[in-house]
Amino acid sequence: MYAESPYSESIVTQTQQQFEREILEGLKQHPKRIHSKYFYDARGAELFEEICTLPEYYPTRTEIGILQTYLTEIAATIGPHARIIEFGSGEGIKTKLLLDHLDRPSVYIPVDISHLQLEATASILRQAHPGLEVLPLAQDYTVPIRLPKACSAFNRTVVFFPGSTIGNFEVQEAEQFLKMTTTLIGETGKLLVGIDLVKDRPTIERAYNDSEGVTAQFNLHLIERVRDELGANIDPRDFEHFAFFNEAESRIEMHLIVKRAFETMIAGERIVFSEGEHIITEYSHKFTLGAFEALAAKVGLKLEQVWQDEKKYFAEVLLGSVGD
Ligand code: AVJ
Repeated sequence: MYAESPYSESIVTQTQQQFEREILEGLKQHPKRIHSKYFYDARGAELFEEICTLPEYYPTRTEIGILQTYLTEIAATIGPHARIIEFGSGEGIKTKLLLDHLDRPSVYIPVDISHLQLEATASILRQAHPGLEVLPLAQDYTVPIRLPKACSAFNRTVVFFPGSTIGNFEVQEAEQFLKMTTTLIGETGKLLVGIDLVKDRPTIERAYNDSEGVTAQFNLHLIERVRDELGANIDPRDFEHFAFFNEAESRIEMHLIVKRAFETMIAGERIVFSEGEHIITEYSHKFTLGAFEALAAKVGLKLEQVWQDEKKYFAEVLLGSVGD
């Protein structure tokens, strides 16, 4: 598939070089780190979809429930002919729900690091919504992005960021990201974001320590990628999945713990792993509405509406600029 287009091939090469560079940088830090965006190659995306169906993993099902219940109301607030920018578009159930409810949306720009998934989603959406201009952008949205120019006119811009993926950012990165979205949406635009809420510790921790071990496989898949894509002599069986709720930071932390000491060459450099050492692979922040409101206020965004499930596990939040 890549071979047909030199354009996509160059994206792939560039992405592979970035992968190698960032993996190496992360493994040279103390503590070692691997960025959570690297979970999502084709296999990782598949494992994540499996996570979403697990009984313990409440966020996806809860958010979809909120959207199904309130999207008529949400769509009315957004109004007709919107330009939608979605970050980390994933497998597309939520996208489909949003686009189906909106009144004649004009432009849809999915932004995702996973090129393959983007193209697949785009062609399905073009068929389902003939009037919609779909402009996929294969880019890492943790760095500033340049939007493709649309032909169609639109009334306002809405950034859609579901899944509590905003929780993956460190607090300062989340602030930067929100600042970037304020620029994208302008005075009249909106941000529609899904956030996972603070709740009792067992419920949160079970969601990241499922009984079938799918989350563990997902976490260990990072080691498989380093082995397979960087040709490193590294074995997932030498690592153990570990996830806990860090209450002081209000976040789930996923780590990989080294079970036995070893060293290996990665991208031309010798990396030493000692027994019991932790590699940090993901933060997943849990918010209170108050904490999220305070974060948004720092970049001039205000909470305009909030939709929640009955248990208040999850919230879909609509924000606009303070000046609006
Ligand atoms: C896709 C970032 C929302 O943090 O809950 C699921 C990823 N990690 N299980 C999350 C994830 C482990 C997920 N997000």
